Amino acid sequence: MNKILFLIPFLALSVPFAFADTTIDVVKGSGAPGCEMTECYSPLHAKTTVGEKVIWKNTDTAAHTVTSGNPGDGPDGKFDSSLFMAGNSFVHKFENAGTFDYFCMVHPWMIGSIMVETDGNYDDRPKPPTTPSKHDDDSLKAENQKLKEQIRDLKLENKQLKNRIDSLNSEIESLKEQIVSMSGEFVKMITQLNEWFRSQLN
Ligand SMILES: [Cu+2]
Repeated sequence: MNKILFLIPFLALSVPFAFADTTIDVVKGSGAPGCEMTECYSPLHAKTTVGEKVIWKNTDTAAHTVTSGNPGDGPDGKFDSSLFMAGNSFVHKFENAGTFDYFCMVHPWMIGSIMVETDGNYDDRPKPPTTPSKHDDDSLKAENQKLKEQIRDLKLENKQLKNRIDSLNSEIESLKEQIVSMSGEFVKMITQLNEWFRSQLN
């Protein structure tokens, strides 16, 4: 019994650690400009401790990225979710303390930062690179690339069609002019013939 009473404070202390993961929402509507007036990632400036997970939940209807760096300089390679869809999450565990800026590669007005504090007990020495299962990321990237190429092709086709329409329009214009001038000449010819017949009759 004494032992159990003795354990209670430790159990109470351990509770906050069990729920220490930080959740950040990718806010609804952030796919259109405007969220930058308040926050596109909520909270805009999150805090965590080395070794703990940070979870970004895409609560929007559009796909977004959580990419370390800033829109001006681009990705700095520290972490990158690549595109993740509505309702999906991106989880990253920070191994080093520091403040990390991040942004969305699709919507450059979307920025956020996370402050990672040191934990004396956590071993934050550099770890050998792991090879996470990047399969989904890779297939999404490939799909993204394919869509980009399709859009580029469609744009090109659109441009070619516009050019074709323009040249057809100018052809029609010149045909109209020809018809006008031809009919003018035809009238002239008839008039001349008429005059000739009259002169023959007289
Ligand atoms: Cu976005």
